Amino acid sequence: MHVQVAIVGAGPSGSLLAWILRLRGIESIVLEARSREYVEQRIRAGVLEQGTVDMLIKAGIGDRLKKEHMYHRGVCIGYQNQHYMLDFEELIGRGVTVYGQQEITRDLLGALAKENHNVIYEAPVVAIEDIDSDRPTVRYEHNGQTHELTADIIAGCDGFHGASRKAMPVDILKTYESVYPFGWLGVLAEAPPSKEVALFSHHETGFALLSMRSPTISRLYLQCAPDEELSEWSDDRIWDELETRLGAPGWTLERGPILQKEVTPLRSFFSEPMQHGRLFLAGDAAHVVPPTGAKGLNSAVADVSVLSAALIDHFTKSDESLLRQYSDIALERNWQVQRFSWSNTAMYHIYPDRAPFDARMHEAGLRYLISDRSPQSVYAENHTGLPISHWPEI
Ligand code: FAS
Ligand code: PHB
Repeated sequence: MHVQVAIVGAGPSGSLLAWILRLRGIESIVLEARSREYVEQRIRAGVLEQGTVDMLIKAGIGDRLKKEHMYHRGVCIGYQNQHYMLDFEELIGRGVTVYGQQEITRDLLGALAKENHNVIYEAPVVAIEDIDSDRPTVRYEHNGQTHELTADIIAGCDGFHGASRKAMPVDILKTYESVYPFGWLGVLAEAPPSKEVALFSHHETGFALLSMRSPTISRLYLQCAPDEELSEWSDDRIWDELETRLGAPGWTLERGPILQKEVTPLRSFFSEPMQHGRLFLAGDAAHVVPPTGAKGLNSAVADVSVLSAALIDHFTKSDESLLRQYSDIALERNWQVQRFSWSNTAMYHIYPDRAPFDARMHEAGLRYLISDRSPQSVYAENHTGLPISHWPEI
């Protein structure tokens, strides 16, 4: 079998890329290791940059988002048991949108299914070869058999643990990594959010974040050890610790049944280049950021915007210029996103073995942010999303 584009992974990167290419009649196959149900129920990101919202609406996938999203005009910062509002709308004229990643995935996979798009689930890719040739090969397993196909282009959208990055030549690929000495204990709770925007709180016992998915569902996080034992965290203990870290005089935290809890280790990871031969990486396959800046999903969409624009030029105009620049363009924006996520992580969290001087430096940065419009405007520009340089003609 031969296709124009073989897409590895049906998360946000892969499913959005397949959908955009389909809108321009470019044929692709999506190979996904897990079942559709598994992919659709994964609870992950929740905050969307304006660019992500614009992309989904432009691609015709934004109807439910427009109806069900929540709009946040800024964020709140908790420090020394006080809450400080950063009003992005007032600072730079735009805010952020809250709409769960699992909803986006449902919308995209549902749209692809409705068009009978060729998405093969429970089909893990086990090898990607000949990426320097004009007919690279993808080998995958499905129903107990190994299958093979060739493609003009392979899009590696299979996340941090996927097979695509491993197919890049080892003498060309450079990787950068910082593994943080903490993780996030994330909970999804049937409790009305106790703030009208997300609350990022720096506290001496550790960072905490209050976010949400709807007017009745809260999404909350506690800084914890990277290998935290979840069984030691009863619902009451989670709510008590959240109340301690998020609290401020006169403010109460609404509690309710906890529907899901999980521990996520935090890392900053980057690999470059994001292309070689006929293989192009997008999203977590190329880069992972700590969720402190709400950037992972949004960076994946920004990569796909440039890559899909480049592939449309390639297949419909035989114009290779943008495709040749894809990695350089995507890298530049992603390094800025890495920096914002890394600096937020350093500012908000308590590092177990941090030098006292460094701790005071990061705390001084937090005090500067809550007291001055200049750093608040820079924070707002980054949090609401840096510009996306290239958009697909759809
Ligand atoms: P994904 O990892 O989402 O998708 C990759 C897909 O490829 C998966 O479906 C996987 O099953 C499949 N796959 C893997 N190997 C394969 C193979 N060999 N063959 C075929 N398929 C394969 N980002 C935020 O912005 N805010 C957050 O709050 C946030 N929270 C997160 C919490 C957790 C626990 C995790 C893990 C990530 C979180 N992220 C968050 C980041 C997350 O949203 C990612 O940035 C986003 O899912 C990236 O999308 P993709 O690049 O599509 O990768
Ligand atoms: C979330 O709503 O899950 C969320 C919000 C902001 C972040 C990270 C996660 O920085």
